[in-house]
Amino acid sequence: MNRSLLYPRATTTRRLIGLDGMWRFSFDPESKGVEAGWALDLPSSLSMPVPASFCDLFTDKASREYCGDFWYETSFFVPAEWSGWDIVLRFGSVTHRARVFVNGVEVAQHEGGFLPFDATVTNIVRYNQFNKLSVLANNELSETMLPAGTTCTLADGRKIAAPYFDFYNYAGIHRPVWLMALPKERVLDYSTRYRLTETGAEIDYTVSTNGPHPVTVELYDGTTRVAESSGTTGTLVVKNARLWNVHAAYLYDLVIRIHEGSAVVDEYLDRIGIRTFEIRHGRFLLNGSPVYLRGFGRHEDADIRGRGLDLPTVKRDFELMKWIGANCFRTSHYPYAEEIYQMADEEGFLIIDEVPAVGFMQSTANFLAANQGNGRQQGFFEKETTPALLKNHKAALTDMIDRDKNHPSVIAWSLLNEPQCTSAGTEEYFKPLFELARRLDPQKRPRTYTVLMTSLPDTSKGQRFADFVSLNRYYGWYVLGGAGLADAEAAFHHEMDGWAKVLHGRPLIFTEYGTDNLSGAHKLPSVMWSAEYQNEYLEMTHAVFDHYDFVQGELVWNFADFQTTEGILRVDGNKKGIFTRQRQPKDAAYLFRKRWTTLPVDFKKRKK
Ligand code: BDP
Repeated sequence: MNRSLLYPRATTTRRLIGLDGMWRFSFDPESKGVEAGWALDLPSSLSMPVPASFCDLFTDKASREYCGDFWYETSFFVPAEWSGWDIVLRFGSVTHRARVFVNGVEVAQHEGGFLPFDATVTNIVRYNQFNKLSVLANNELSETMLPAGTTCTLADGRKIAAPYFDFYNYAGIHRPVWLMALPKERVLDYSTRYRLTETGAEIDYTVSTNGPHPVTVELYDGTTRVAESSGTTGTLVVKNARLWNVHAAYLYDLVIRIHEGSAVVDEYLDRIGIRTFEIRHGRFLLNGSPVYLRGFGRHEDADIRGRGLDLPTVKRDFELMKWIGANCFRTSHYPYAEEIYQMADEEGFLIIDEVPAVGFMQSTANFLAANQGNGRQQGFFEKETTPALLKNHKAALTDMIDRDKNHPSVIAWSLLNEPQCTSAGTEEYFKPLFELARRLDPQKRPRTYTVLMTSLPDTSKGQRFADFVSLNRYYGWYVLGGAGLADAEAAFHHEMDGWAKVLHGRPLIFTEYGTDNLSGAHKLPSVMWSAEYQNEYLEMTHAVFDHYDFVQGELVWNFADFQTTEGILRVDGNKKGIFTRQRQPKDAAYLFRKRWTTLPVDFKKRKK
């Protein structure tokens, strides 16, 4: 097995050609394309950019809302000098499922719209010629996949996606596509673990390859080699190591080589940061020092390109996060493009990495129906479909950890968002997932999941698995909003006093809180949806956070306004952004900037 989720890199032994650009595109509502030979020739003159969601590029509603099979097609040239190498196609993500064909031959199938996959096409490609690449994608939702939802059929026979989650079901080839030439014997994976010592740091590493030849590992600081070792497991000893830190990133170049005599058979390069992260005495410790988390839940979401990777937007987002004083974000509700983690590594941001386990409740309206704790609702983990869901969940978790485990920015794993976790099947579902995350991660990062607002300290059956508790809370918005803000505050305190009793020394953070605000809406005195109300809500909420020593982080919902399914609760999307969808500040951004740039990094470092 040559499974490898390493990020594509060109080195002395590896070649890369980017396949992004305009591809050909067609919807296939009757799923007739395979039989009709579309894998060899797509009968369509429609063009489609890659990477991008197809949805918001169209002007007609049927195309935007299209649900079912759809095709992408391009061609690629394989240089003659690549014969003798392994030729591999690598997709950053296709949402939600894909079948890949080269010259009409099926070479890969993949389910899950937010993680990479590849296809080895060595025996299929024609050298020194153009080859046809076709992708049959599908964006239907079901209760066994991540994220969860269902697919409905309209009276005219058209399918429509019905997400159980609060973000638009964007679809397409969302991340870069690469053609790679790799040596037959090669590095498949590596991992690192850090120890700080009196004189510097030690990096325990493991490398996995698909061949017998010896491996060396070197660490460079710029052009200076600072450590070296050999063998597929070993330790790099780094004297006077410069540590990776929040807003003060420092990266080293790791060079892994496979040698056959004097020849280098394979070379893989990556950038790593030396840092430790752990929880001790109810605090998050980065390199042994407390850090109070502040920042956002976010989405990969922007005008026109939808969820497609857009580097200018990524850049702007990091500039805004620096401006506002954030140091952390959660990749709600799915693993993001790898380029975003690389940027966080470079900029010194902390990431809580979330698997796409969202919508694990009966409907999106469930977060409004305060009926979860009272047993009126059927649980999500006691269904006939639950074993299939768990299998897919484990697969996605495995790929996420494999893909992201070497990023210094990644400090924790979020294994679910707001699952229905008060019913009897919760523990049986949670246990294997939490164990899997612990086993797979060489750095043993803390694990969490976000707790829905109707799951309380005494009714939430999942919380005991979490290394730190993450709450999504909306006192003053979904609960006791408007004139009831004082009552909201009292109810909030009441719940927090309950959490104090079940934390047993674990920190608690807020992974969501916030109000909708229509950009530009002002009202004195305040009403819900106005900027004034958003600020009053935030001041109340932050006062509650500051009252509790065990609250060790605040990630507001959401970084920016984002697109959702249309409906009576959403005004052309969710408006809880602190920035608009066009990445300009709302009034609340200034409130956060003042707070986050003045709170010390180690806010609440000592117990009161
Ligand atoms: C939570 C969800 C999030 C929603 C948010 C909201 O985790 O996806 O967008 O509430 O209602 O339930 O704004």
